[in-house]
Amino acid sequence: MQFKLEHRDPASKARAGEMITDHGSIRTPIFMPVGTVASVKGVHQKELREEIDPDIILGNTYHLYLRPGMDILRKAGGLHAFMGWDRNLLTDSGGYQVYSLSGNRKIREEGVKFKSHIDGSAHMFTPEYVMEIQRIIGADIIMAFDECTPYPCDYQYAQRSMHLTHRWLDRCMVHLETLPFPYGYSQTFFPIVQGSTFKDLRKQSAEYIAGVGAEGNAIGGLSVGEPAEEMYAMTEVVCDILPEDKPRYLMGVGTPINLLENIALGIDMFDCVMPTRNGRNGMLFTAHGTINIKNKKWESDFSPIDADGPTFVDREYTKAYLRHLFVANEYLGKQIATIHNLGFYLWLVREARSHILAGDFASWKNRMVKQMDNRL
Ligand code: PRF
Repeated sequence: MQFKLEHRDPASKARAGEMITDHGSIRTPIFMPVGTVASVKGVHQKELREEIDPDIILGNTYHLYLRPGMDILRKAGGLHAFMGWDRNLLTDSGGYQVYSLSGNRKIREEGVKFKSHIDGSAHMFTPEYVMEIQRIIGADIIMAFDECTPYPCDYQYAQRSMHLTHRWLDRCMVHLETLPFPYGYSQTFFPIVQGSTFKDLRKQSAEYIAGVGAEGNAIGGLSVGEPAEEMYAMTEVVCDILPEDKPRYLMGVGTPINLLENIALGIDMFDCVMPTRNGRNGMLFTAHGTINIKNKKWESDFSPIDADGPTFVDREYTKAYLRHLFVANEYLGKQIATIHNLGFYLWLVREARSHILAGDFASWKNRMVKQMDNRL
């Protein structure tokens, strides 16, 4: 993978860049729609490509390993071929997904034992095994196996967990060396900074991660319930240490405001279920604030969903119609809301990128943050 840093914002730490992999270009800052089980829920690949137009989407090792499973993915020729997506893919390692299983997993030095959420069967993820699985899934960017600490978390636990994540990282990297690329294109490996909400641990972890010299770096363990100000403080500490000339990925973040604030601190990549999951619950994100489309207030509002929005659903459907679909519990309501939200998130990062390139990102960001902090 290549990464070119194209421009730095003069009034913040925001950057615009471009990553180039064997599946094409990823212009940064970027938001990656989440397609956990080889599907961005409710959105066809054609709509995704033509309307939402992300350079990269995300899949989850944990889910894909359980279903459809490794045999099917190998026979299909990897996830790109299986799901009909010829642009970039990133897979998360399962470090966060098994952590979310709280009652159903045991963390040991060797790895994590867990029970499937599908049929209760017992499994074990080790750093080595997770690298093998991610080779077979075949994403362009693959992630280290880490432990995401909960919030709040005591210092002792956070410190021990961070060291475990570092030892697991070493094992991931040693094992990856022995694993060929199965499908003729290459894969890029990103390690993950942990350290909970402790500045000294975050610093230590960022130094360790920077020291392994990977082609890109990620920050985990944030947006797990801590106040936004604490998240920004950690992002700032870590971005000051991670190398300038490598992309930085903040995992599982966040609201539109979180995206802009973290871009201003030097983050290049994001993923989050918020636009898709909240969309399915009737929450719409717009440049002027959030809308709960189920609210009675929209019952006879025949204005477009988002007159300035980038996708066809924004202009072709009215708020009253979308509200009706939600009240009637129609599939189409969830689909329209998901396309709207993803379209808006991708529009937001494209706008951020063009303001960074134009040199006026910081003032645009401050205006947008104020504007988006409304309930309509
Ligand atoms: N680790 C991994 N994936 C993640 C996280 C993490 O800490 C987070 C935390 N917000 C989201 N996704 N591997």
